Amino acid sequence: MLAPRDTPTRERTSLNGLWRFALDPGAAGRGARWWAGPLPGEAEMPVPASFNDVIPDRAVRDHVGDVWYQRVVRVPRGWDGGRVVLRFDAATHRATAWIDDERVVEHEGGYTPFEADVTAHVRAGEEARITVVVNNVLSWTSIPPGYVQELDDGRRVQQYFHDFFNYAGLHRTVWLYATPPAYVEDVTVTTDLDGAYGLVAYRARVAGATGHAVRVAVREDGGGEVVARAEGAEGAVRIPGVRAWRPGEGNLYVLDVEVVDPAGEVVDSYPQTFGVRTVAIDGERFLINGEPFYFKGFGKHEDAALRGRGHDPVTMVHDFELLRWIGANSFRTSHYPYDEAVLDYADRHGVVVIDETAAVGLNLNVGGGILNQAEPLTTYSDETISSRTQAVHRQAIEELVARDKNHPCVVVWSIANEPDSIQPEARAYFEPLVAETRRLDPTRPVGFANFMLATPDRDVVSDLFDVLLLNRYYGWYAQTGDLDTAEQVLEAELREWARRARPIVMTEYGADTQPGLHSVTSDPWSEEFQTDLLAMYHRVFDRIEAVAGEQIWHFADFATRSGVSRVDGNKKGVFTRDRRPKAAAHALRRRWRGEA
Ligand code: GCB
Repeated sequence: MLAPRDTPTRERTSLNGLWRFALDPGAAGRGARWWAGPLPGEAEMPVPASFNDVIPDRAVRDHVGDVWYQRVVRVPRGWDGGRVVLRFDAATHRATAWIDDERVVEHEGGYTPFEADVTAHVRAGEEARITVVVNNVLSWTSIPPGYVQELDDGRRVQQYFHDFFNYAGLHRTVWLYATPPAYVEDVTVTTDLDGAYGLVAYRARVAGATGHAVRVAVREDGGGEVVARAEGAEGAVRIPGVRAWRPGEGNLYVLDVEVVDPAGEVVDSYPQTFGVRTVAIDGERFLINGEPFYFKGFGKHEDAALRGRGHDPVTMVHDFELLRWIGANSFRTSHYPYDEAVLDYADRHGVVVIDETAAVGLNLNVGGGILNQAEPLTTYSDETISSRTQAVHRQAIEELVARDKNHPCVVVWSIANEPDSIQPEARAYFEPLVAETRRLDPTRPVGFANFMLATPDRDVVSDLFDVLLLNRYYGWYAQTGDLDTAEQVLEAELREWARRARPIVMTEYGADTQPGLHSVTSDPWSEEFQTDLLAMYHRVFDRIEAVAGEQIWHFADFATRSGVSRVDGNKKGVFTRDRRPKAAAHALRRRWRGEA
């Protein structure tokens, strides 16, 4: 799905800013047609942001159900005769939108974009009222899953199986944009390297046109000379003396796609950014452009004070600068697709990304003390994770690939985090999803982040995948505080995985750490313990060839729901929530920058 762009034939306007806002605890709005007039109440809400922490009220923070957003916008005068589109970069977890009294779009899934052609519902130069109802309920047919518990006093409590706060709302930019009636609908670019040449295969889909031609030109990003041209909606070009995209070097090109009408006039143009690079797996080596790549970085979250999961360029750029400071070269978009601006930035700066769906918590056996699980449940059953969940999961994968397929930074699709991969039913659940991911994108390896109990002797799905992404907490959730035993257990397990002859990326390992807590005996929760635990893992990784990367859990402390093992959130950050370094950050910086 193409991102909105300003081009000679297109214009976009961001609808970010303050919107009217109404919580709907009684679920009255849909029946009372709240879209048909001004929303009740006086509240306003910034977009983008999670609504939860903006209003200091527990009823808002823990609200379960619908919230409403509304604003009036004047459609630019110059858009007469154009095709007008209303687009949401994300609405968590589902939304329905109206223009004035007309329902224009509905979407399931909280982290991928959706849009509606609203040409028939607006007039250039006139006002239009946009109303959106966003629903934050997690169910057995949502990704991520959850269920709502009805308490005796009538209150509803959202239960879920993942370890981060269920932030919701309009988390990303809302756009109104215009294209010509005949327009570029989609572009796919795949690349290869042949000596000094870059090989670029492209496919453009044009809509609203008959008898129109397509032509493309490739130039270096930033307005360089045209380096290749081709005719036709599908084709291939060669770039001589190509500057390949590589880790640390975000060399980008632009494929300018033009739609030309029968009279020879260019009616639409769309600049699709891409990088020329290859990704491959060779036994236990992970190759980018044919060279072994070792992942150094973190699992992250989109998480900050007040904003929750709302996209914020200040936090984004600062986080990338901290990655640079510490010497990281990569991160995983745990546990959902991030704002596309994050991938654009990673593309430009040569940061490598493992791109993950929001399929987190498909594991009802983790629960226990960590997640406050109310009752024991079986993961795969008709009442819990079923073929209906799988259909929504498949849709989430399709939307992720559709949005991110042209980003050179993305080198692995992670289609789930810590699902139950021990029960035999896991195989029937995952096999078609892996096949679908490969069908959608044959160019990137597919993985999933494997849960600690799914050791090589118990896991039933890892052979379906190209790369082993492992999350392990030896020394923390198991052998707590005993790093000597933890080291033995970790090494024994990794040596077992290494027999599978696939690259292993440790996508989570870490320890909750209270900043400022010190201990001469390196006790759990102290800054010394976090540093020592990470150093222990690194000793083991350095002894095992098949380990192709290390991504610590977590980049920064983040919000979770309350629980007896969560003191104001998850504290496994190497940085605090306000991005100050814990002692481990300095140790990592030495390792990753080779200064140790
Ligand atoms: C995990 C999960 C992650 C949690 C982490 C923890 O295995 O993948 O979402 O936050 O453990 O800190 O417990």
